[in-house]
Amino acid sequence: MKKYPLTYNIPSTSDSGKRWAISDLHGCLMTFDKLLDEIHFKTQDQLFLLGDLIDRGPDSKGLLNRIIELKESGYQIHCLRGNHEEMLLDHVYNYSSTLREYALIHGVLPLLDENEQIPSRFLNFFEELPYYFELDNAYLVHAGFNFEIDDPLSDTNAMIWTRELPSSSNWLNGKKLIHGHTPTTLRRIQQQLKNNDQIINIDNGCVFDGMREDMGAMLALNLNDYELLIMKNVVHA
Ligand SMILES: [Mn+2]
Repeated sequence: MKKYPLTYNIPSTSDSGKRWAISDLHGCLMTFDKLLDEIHFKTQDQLFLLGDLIDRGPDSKGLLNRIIELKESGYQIHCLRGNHEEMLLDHVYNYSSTLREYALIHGVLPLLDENEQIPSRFLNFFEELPYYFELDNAYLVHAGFNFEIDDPLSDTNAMIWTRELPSSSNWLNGKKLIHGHTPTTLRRIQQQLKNNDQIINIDNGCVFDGMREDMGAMLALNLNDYELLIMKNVVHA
């Protein structure tokens, strides 16, 4: 089993830079592009993508290419690992002979090259994804932390899979925990923000547009003032 990076340090932003978090993009490239316009994303800003970039939605390959291109042209984008990225890596390492079937089921066939492998451009990107970030005022993670154990940072499986979260934890030492993974109604998310909850889920199930009530938007949370920008899915998944 490969050893994946747990985290890395995020440089502080310049005074004029904003920090945003988006989660569970699931290949919704057009919605992502529109949301970037809406937040007026600039090179002095920092954008944190909290995992599940791929699978289910219309254009996972286009979304990955967009993120990689933006990073290469100097935009500060920091991506985390979601369970969907980790599942794909596990499949590449352990069941490569059925990678085509896996990709078909998950809607990411275009990610494969002519040899039915994941090109190194994408494989390297996935392998380098860390599990969490710690900022001055918040932790960012795909699913959450295991607060049942003494050292939540030792349980990477919980970071990408857990659906069991308390509303607060002393372990966070006053910081917020921003996560996704479990599609949540907009009503509930706005309530968490209004209540100034310590633990905030920003997954409104963008890819489930038209399928689940009060879901179907991609959200950008400003990590300084906790303003929420809401972008309805522009194309059905
Ligand atoms: Mn997930």
